[in-house]
Amino acid sequence: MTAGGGRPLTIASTASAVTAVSRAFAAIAAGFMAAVLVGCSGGAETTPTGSAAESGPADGPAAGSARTSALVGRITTPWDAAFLPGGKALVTLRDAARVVLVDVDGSVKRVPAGGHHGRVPNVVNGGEGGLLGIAVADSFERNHYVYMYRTTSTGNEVVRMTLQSGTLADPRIVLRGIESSTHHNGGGLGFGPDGKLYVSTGDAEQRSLSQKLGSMNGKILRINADGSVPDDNPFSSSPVYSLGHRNVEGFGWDGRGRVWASEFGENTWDELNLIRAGKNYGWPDVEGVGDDPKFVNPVMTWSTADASPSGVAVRSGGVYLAALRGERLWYVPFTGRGGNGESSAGESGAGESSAGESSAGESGAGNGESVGAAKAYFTGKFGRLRNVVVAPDKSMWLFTDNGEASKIIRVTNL
Ligand SMILES: [Ca+2]
Repeated sequence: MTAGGGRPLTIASTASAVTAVSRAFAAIAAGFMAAVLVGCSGGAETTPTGSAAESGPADGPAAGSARTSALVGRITTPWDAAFLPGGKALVTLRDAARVVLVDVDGSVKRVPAGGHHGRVPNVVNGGEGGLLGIAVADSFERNHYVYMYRTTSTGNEVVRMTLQSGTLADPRIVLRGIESSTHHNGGGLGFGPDGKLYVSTGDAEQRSLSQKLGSMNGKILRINADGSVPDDNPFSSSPVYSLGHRNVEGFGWDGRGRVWASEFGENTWDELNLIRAGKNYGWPDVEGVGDDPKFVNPVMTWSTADASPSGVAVRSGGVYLAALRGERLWYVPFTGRGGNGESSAGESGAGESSAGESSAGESGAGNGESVGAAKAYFTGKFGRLRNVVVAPDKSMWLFTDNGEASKIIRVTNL
């Protein structure tokens, strides 16, 4: 995830016009993407296409001004990004177990990492495992540390490497003992505004683990950058920050320092959750909204066909979720006393959630959060969406998840 989840972005939201933007965009996107594809050469694992081609809505200012371009026109299973000082991004390739450096002009350069043929060492890819989350801290300029979440032959773990002269070296395991499986490996990684490293995991297809405090699976974990447990964690001497998760692949912070996380549902309900220290989010007892007071209900739910969310980005206006099966970018706007830090009120918003008739998502009652109706962008236009990240220039990068034909799409003015 982007460095400085701790530096809240303050982009003006243009959410009011998004539905029209989405429709207008749809009308021209197909032709545009076809043109980009013609310019791609196959074969290479990553082939930059540059960012010359751009596309915008045709029906004027009333429809907003969202624009998209294929920053990288062909790349295989990009999973996460961490932006470096200067604006380039380290991007993980899940299946190839590689890190590449993506420039704002779309050029892609391999970052050798010491393993076989320059891969990150000890990664075992397969299914949903492989090289997943990546994060750098604000201290990067001083220590050049890069943190990654990888699946190995003995489980999932967080490894720290040092980036120097364009090469990753000196792997040190920061956190180990997260069980792995073909599915439900979690993989989200990011530094919070509190300087702590947050790690999201899955239940590794052993659903009972999610309710066990002694297991790191089915959790959001919070650790110090050296892997030790912070003194102010909710459970003494435990990295567990929240529990009862099925498979959290993405999360982010709002301007008030609150954590928002996606939850990849089983057969029925995907979730957007507001994560609070020490709370239990219900899995496997509850999927979606339940009525047991010992579990925290989601702020928003979707049918798994409409969402199946992975990456999450938070801006001042609301939360974005990249949907795999739903093949769209979901946006859940903050309303009223939203997440941009403009208000001190936080607990009095109960009952204000408004899903709205036009929303495909459903707002969960009882969490006391004010969010508006969920809105969808780019439905079906780019295929499966793996991740959404906010770049330092305030554009958003979408990672598609279409095997060897995946792309990185740059979105501006959304
Ligand atoms: Ca839940």
